[in-house]
Amino acid sequence: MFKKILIANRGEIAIRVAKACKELGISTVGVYSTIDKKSLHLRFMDETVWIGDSPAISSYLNIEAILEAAKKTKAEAIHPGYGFLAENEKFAKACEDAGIIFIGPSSKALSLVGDKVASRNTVKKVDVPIIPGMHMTSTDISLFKKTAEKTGYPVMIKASMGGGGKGMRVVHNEKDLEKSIAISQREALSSFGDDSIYLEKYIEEPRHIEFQVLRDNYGNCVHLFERECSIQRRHQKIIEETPSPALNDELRIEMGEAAKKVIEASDYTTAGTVEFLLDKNKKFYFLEVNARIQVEHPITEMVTGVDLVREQIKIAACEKLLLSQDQIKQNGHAIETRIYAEDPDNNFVPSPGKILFLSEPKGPGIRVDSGIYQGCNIPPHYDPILSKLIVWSENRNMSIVRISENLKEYIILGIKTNIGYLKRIIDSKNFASGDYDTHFIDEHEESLLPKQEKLNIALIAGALNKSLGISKRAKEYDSQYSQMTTPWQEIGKWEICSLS
Ligand code: MV4
Repeated sequence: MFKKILIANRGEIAIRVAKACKELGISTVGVYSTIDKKSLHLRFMDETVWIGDSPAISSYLNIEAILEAAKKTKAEAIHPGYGFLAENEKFAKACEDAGIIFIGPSSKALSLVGDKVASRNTVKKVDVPIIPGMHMTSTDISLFKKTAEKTGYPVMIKASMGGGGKGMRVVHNEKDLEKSIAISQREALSSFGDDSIYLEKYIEEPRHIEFQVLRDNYGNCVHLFERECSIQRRHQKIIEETPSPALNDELRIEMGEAAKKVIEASDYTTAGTVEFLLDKNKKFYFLEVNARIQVEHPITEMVTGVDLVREQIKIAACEKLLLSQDQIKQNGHAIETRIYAEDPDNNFVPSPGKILFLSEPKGPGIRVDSGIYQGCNIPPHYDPILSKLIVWSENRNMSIVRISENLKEYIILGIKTNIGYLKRIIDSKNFASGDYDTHFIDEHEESLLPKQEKLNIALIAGALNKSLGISKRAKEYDSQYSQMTTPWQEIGKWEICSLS
């Protein structure tokens, strides 16, 4: 097992990985950019190294600086977390060349799964259903036309080196095809430095369901069931749950076996996620492989009891996977909501700034993977994820109640967050019914926007109380104030007209 791991990330995932390392007796090296000097994740590290200026390109995306930090601290392995360099084939290769273990798939496997067309061809060979369409990229318009005629419109043009929804374009008829191809090529070149594009049948109203897989260096491979990820806004997942309300046991077993075949065919090791689309007729199609520990991994951990980050590290250290498929069971129901520093009132623009007051929910079946503390500054340079609220209960309805109640308990003041928006989704009839697909957010945009809710004076008073020390003065005048409950424990008795 490794003696020391460098965690090349920040925020909640860096803390999550550090905790797994600590439990394995592994020393940790944290890295930080200039603006992250006082970031919470550093408090969980045994050593810390400055890797560059605040912009990600100078720090968390700086391959040389991160490798230099690993060499300087004698870290034997690097955990990339998610985002940044987590799926960067050049980084994985640079680690291999430097004799430092990259905790993830090999650079070869990374390159294969990163090429969407190559991935499709690999998967087709093992009889896993793929979306009907082209089996190679092309610039030949007639091939696009012929394929579209064969699959039927609407079709979707995709960038082979794309992912996460970038470089995708739906085409409804032949007259728009040529123009759409040209636009997609330009977008692919500018976004991914590679203009390779291809065409598939457009799967209308799909659900986005992914399967977690673990595979070691000895061919042992298990899946850890599905995560329903259809609640997305502009290709950003915001709510995930497991089990999926759309799967029955038969389909679950079939998709789980298909996911394992994809990972084995790709000669992929450590932790990986196989994404599928599920259409209205319950037919599933392979979409792509995510070669990282995912943001939403905690819901799988809550229902299976398996520590995915620990297993990922053990596999990277060439340990044998001790889990067998029949040992892995789904128990209960978990839901995750991603807490973002963004303003739903203002088209979800990022909302950096100082957290004046923070109160995180606690209690039975509650997990908060958090990267923030009261008084910390949320910088504008990185993805605005602050934390994840995850709940577990014995069934879906109880998990919905639990996460709804605990979103109310989640107080972050000083910046805007999407907490209210998340609660409106969770409390909606369509979410409760479980009958939703990837169009949910678009279809419910109006009803999900905030009403002109009255701001609650208790929260503002609480924030001022905490941040300006008003309570000290209260104590000077009348010690009874300091005995009072905190304002938001009086929540509901306080109202204020809207400030707008
Ligand atoms: C599709 C699709 C429908 N038909 N491909 C989204 C990003 C990447 N994971 C691939 N994605 C999709 N590919 C075909 N042929 C639907 C999605 C999709 C999606 C598309 C638009 C808006 C939101 C979406 C959420 C999940 C999946």
